[in-house]
Amino acid sequence: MLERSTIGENALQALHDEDYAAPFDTRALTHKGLLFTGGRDAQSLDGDWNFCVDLLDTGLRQKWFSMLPAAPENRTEPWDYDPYMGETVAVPANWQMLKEKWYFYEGSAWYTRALDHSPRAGRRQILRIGAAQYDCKVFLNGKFLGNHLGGSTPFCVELTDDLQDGRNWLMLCVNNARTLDRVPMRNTDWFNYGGIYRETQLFDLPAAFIRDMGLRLGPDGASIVVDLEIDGADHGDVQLSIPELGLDQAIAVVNGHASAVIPAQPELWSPDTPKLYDLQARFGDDLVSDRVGFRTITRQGTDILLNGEPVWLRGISVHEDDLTLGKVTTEDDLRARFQHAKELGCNFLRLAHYPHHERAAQLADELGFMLWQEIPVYWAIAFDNPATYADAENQLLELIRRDRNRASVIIWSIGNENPDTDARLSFMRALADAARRADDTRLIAAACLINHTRNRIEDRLAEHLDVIGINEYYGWYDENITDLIEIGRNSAPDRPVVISETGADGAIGKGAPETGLFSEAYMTQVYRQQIEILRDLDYVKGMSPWILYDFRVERRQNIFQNGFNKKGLIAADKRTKKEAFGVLAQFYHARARGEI
Ligand code: GCB
Repeated sequence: MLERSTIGENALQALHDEDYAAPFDTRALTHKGLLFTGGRDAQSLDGDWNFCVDLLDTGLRQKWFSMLPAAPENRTEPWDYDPYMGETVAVPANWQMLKEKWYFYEGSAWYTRALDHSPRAGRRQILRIGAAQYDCKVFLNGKFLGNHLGGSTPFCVELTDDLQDGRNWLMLCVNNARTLDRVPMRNTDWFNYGGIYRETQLFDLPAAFIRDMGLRLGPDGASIVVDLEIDGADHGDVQLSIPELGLDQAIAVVNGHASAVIPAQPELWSPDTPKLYDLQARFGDDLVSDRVGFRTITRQGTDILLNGEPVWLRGISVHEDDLTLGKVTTEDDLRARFQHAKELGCNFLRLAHYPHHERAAQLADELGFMLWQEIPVYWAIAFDNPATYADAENQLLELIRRDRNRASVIIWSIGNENPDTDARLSFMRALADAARRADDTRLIAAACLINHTRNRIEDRLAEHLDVIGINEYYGWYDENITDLIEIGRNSAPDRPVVISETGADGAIGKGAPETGLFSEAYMTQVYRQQIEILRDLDYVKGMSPWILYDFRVERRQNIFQNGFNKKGLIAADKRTKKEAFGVLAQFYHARARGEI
């Protein structure tokens, strides 16, 4: 009975084989395949997809992806799921936000949809998934095309050779299990959302196209440096134009690559004058565009220099989290976030603890905010596992490739609060090197911890960083605020320090305490004391307190938290400001006016 077809033949093996997932873990979808999407038309694949959670991985074991669509009456053997019919969910979405019974679901889930296609000679089709948390395996018409690791970066897969004339079936298996080898690993202080939660698109391209394009201001400030990667042709010319600079230039492609240093003196981008230039690049029938700002960001001693001038980063940390949407980001939500940051007097945001939606950096470019962007090398990672390193490095390179044309991004951060061990040092030093190889025009940082035994800023990683991020919670986890004064005195870092986190939980509303831990009054006091101490430390060149909004997280379950981290300056409704918002705003506005 179990052996009526190839699927049937697999049935016994499916029950007993614990290596069932190995063939689907090629990790073939990496930063190398990312497509430059600026200005391109795409078919949106968002909307309803057939959906099924699959706790036991029955779909991989039984190969659900290889079942052909057939009406139930035409089936000749028993089956456990109908990929082609049944329940649907919206994409993008996190399944936790769709049904209460999926709230804590962690494991595999299947997404299936039809794709109708009429082939045209000489065209190529590339699928792009904006983000899927965490492992995403891609199948087309029953064939496995590769998987991607990493929950917050985009990935692409070429479908050209596997698309049939007429109806096709695309199936994605997305798995958000927390495992020891992932980045992040099992334990985090943010919610483990699952699913395809950013846009899905299909690009129809000519046989030869621009795979990647990077632009930046040359180190002399009097040129623009361009790098291009062409797919499908070794030679030819890319025509690059920046009309506002009177620039229209052919760049020769050699072995699929093109690069040029073009004399130009663009007006420089800064938060006060966020000047952007429209540009286009054409290769044969392929045309892409972008809006790019040009600036330099460097460090000198303990200073951070923007366009050669010292800046002080008036920042705030922010998660990608929403009461009703989870990690799904909307334009309105992003604009409201920047509006709140403006009210606070910020010129800087820390996008913690993983790559946020790419629209965030585009808007920061337009609105004039500097950004710290980060990969989730968070707390204890398997620092001695080469596969974990490869995953972390790939997430970093995907982020850099996605956002390297964004002037707003001034810092790539390679980790958060990782213990100072030998394994961590070599892991993160390699990440810092990889970031610099991919992009030597930005500062590299990590959020480090204070050395509590010596009460000073001291971390062996610091010499490999441009900016030392420090997460410190004096007045909260470390109850004695005066220790911070001593640490300030004991430390003499040779490079800029940014206080990447500080803060305290402040519950508001019904049942909130009036005084003491978790009260709004206590939180306000911590902010006042922190500002008082930090403002006088001359090597501190900015701060991004924790955090703009209260956010959902499984591990915060006391009666004031109820599943939320309450360190937001604004409650989870993204409307109700706490008193500390005003305290920080007062400090930042005074600094912006040069009074401090
Ligand atoms: C930290 C972590 C952050 C937490 C925060 C907290 O140091 O970096 O992810 O959410 O503290 O609230 O404890």
